[in-house]
Amino acid sequence: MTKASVPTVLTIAGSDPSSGAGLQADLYTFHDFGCRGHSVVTAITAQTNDRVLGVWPTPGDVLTQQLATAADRVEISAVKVGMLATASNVWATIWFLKSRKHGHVVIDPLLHSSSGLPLLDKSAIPIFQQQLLPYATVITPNIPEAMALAGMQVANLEGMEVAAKVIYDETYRLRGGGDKPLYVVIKGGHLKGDPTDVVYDGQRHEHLFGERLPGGIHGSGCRFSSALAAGLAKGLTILDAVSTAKDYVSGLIAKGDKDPV
Ligand code: PXL
Repeated sequence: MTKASVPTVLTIAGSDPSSGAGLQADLYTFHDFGCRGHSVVTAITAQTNDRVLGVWPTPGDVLTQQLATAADRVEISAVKVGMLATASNVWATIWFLKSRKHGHVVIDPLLHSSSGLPLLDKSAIPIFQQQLLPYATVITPNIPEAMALAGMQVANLEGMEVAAKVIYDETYRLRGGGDKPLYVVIKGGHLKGDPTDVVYDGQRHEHLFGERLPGGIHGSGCRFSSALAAGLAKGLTILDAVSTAKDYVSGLIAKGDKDPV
């Protein structure tokens, strides 16, 4: 196992040829944070910033072979899990996370997409939630995903706190307890007003405040979770990694950066 001179971060994600989201956006983000990026493809998509033309999930055995080789002999400091598309890809990812020790595992629970892209088959959701999430060190739902995972409505900051605790407690229970780190980071951007994120570590809720900026970018969730994974790979604490990721995404939105190059 070679320890790279800069931290290596692996993304398990779909391909977005327009580079706004998906593994391409993740790799740009790792680069922006001075990390080396590795990637495996869970689905090929054809899309622009506002239109999805097609989605072709990678067969589970093909993803398994990519996973077996992507991290060969390289120490992975953090893994980011994005779009998985199918139950067989969820199983392949579980196998990979189980098969070796990884640093941080940031799971972006992409259940639904606003753009119309099917990010995860409905039939895969229970496996995703019950079998994969317990491997996370950080789970980063937005408000609709937090509502789906916690099985409750979330309309304000208090609701975010309750949902974060529900998701944390259930994931902690499913993984059988232990003292490995686990954090739930709920992104507040879907609620009205300035976006506040809630970070829960099993004991305390921290609030991270942001400013509502005009516009938005396709793939901001992908950028956020990859920036968070890169920050953790570089040794930042969870709160520093979240606030750095938040500033990074705000910076892209402020620039009107639809194109990450
Ligand atoms: O932002 C969610 C997302 C993740 N992964 C891929 C995507 C998208 C949204 O379009 O295309 C590949």
